[in-house]
Amino acid sequence: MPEKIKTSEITDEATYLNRRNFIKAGIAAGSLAATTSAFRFFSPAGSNAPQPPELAEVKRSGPSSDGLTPNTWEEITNYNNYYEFSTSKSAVAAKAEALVTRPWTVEVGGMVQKPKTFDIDELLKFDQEERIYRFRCVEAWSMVIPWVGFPLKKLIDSVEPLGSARYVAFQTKYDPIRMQSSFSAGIDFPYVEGLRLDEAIHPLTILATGLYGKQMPNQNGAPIRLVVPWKYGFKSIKSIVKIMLTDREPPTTWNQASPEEYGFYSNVNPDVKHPRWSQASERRIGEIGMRPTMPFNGYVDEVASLYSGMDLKKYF
Ligand SMILES: Nc1nc2c(c(=O)[nH]1)N[C@H]1C(S)=C(S)[C@@H](COP(=O)(O)O)O[C@H]1N2
Ligand SMILES: [Mo]
Repeated sequence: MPEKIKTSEITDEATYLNRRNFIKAGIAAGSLAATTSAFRFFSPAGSNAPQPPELAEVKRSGPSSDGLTPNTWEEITNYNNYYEFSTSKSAVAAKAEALVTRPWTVEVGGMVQKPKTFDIDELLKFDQEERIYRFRCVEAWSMVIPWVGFPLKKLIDSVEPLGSARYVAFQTKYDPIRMQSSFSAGIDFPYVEGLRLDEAIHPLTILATGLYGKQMPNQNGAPIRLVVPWKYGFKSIKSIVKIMLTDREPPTTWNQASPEEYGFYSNVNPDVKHPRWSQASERRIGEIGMRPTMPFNGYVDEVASLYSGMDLKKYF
């Protein structure tokens, strides 16, 4: 059952996991404080790096959270793809400290009745909900991430799409002073992505504003990024400034960079290999062996109907 918890009670990831178990066991929160300090003494957090502020109120336990053990805060925030800052996954965190996330607006328009530019602080007031999702990069590694955010559908509904709208286009901020050049990164900026409208309004698709109950770290796409858990990670565009509804399939950065390697759909599919490597298995960060990759990244029951009748080898 969903419940409101003030995330200000959360001090670190160990405490967080500890508390989740208490919640599951149904033990009153009042007994937690004493337990917490002992737990922290024996399991200190791995890093003293400053963490982003906590999100005010988060509703726990969204869909698909059952049985998934999240990766650690350290793993999620130190192994990143964010080409505007670096093409080295371990270098992104430090470089992305330069990202300026206030003031920040997200323009929502195109084929809609009521176009609107939202201030980020307005979006942070949408009901924030935790969703623990598998996340699968096209490079055959994966993580489990406790995102916080809200369904993209909520934002799209609020601007009233025209009946003729079929797709949604997204754009990342490009700040040439603080980000590297397209030439250095090897892909065009601003980074752009797209979804079909039915994919965009699917209940699993969220705009994420944080993780582990805290506001989104810069390296993970502060202050707001898309998360589409049944698609390869590159569809989950970071640091969004523009969302446009359209009647045409929008261009996407990786498809433009290398169309034979990256299609528009990019649904996680163990049967369609990347031209240079297999997609049949993946390494969960923090584990040694490989796991088999699941069709639609494990979300087949929820999303397969979106693609009924489509040849997923052709529309890869
Ligand atoms: N703007 C932008 N968004 C992006 C990327 C990027 O380079 N720039 N990389 C993508 C890729 S390839 C992946 S796997 C995920 C990584 O998200 P994470 O660092 O939060 O795990 O972000 C995606 N979104
Ligand atoms: Mo990726």
